Amino acid sequence: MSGERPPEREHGLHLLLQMLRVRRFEERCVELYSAAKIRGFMHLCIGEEAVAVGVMEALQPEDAVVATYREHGHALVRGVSAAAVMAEMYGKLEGCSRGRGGSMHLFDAATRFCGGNAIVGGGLPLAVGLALADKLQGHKRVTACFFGDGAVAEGEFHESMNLAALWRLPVLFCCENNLYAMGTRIERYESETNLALKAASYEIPAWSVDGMDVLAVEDAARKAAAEVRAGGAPCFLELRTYRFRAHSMYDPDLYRPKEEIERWKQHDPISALTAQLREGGVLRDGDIEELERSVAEEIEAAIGFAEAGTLEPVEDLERFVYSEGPAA
Ligand SMILES: Cc1ncc(C[n+]2csc(CCOP(=O)(O)OP(=O)(O)O)c2C)c(N)n1
Ligand SMILES: [Mg+2]
Repeated sequence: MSGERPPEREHGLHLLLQMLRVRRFEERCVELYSAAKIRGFMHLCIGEEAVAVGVMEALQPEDAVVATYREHGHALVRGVSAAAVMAEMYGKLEGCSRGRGGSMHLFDAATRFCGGNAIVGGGLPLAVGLALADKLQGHKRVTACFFGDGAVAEGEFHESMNLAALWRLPVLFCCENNLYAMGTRIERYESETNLALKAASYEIPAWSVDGMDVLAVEDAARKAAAEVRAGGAPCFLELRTYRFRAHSMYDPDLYRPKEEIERWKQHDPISALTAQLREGGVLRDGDIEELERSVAEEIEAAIGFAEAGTLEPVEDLERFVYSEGPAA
């Protein structure tokens, strides 16, 4: 673990709560998917929770977040309500994208959660554009852009790195390196597997971080975000992590050795932080039960909200093909 000392009790419990919210939310989504309440593609970030939770600690409300299709956790931690996310998973009008986006396209203007994105690498130029707008308008804001290791093989990655560095745009690039792009392991599609070096070659300050350690992620993200905000130039974090589940609900996951998955599970970010808080004497009897109780309550209420939601009437099918003006 990163810290020689455990975090303050309040902060430690807050980080644990956030990771538990994401983990339990997605576990319930699996059940709801099996019951055909949720349909379509669904990608889980179980195992990777420390990445979204740690990075989000470094952001301010005015900052923007751009994410991938594996973004339920990012949306929840950013502050999109569990109810709005769950209703979106159900395809209901009350969802954060009016039920039109589903699992891969969560969006919420109020929290500047500028979207999940089904296109690998598709969020990178969007983030660069948001940061360019901020720079031109003189805002001291950061755009955090999450993307997978697979995106590094896309042309958009290189174009985005180049322009962000050249124009000194305030983007915090957060590469979630979970070693696989669908069923292909990184060594089979990248000539250079140290992804921080790729960013460094564009003169972007870059660090590789243990993405299973929420305190290490938070620490690195705070430093990088401060640098981005102060300098109006990009930084890059390569967050080394691992998904415990298959790529998506349709993936039989036959390409990863079982021992490899088990080895990574020994570094479960939730168990690791729990152990650290316990060893540091920060955790009290009943704390975990209390966190679990509040998380379960939040998720059950979200499911109730989604169940009670409405499906968009078919007459509205053509709405929003063209803009109806600025959102209220
Ligand atoms: C441009 C594009 N090419 C291919 C795909 C199909 N595809 C979906 S996910 C994926 C793997 C991406 O892996 P990575 O970026 O490492 O993210 P992870 O799923 O590991 O979080 C691919 C190739 C796509 N969605 N978009
Ligand atoms: Mg990956």
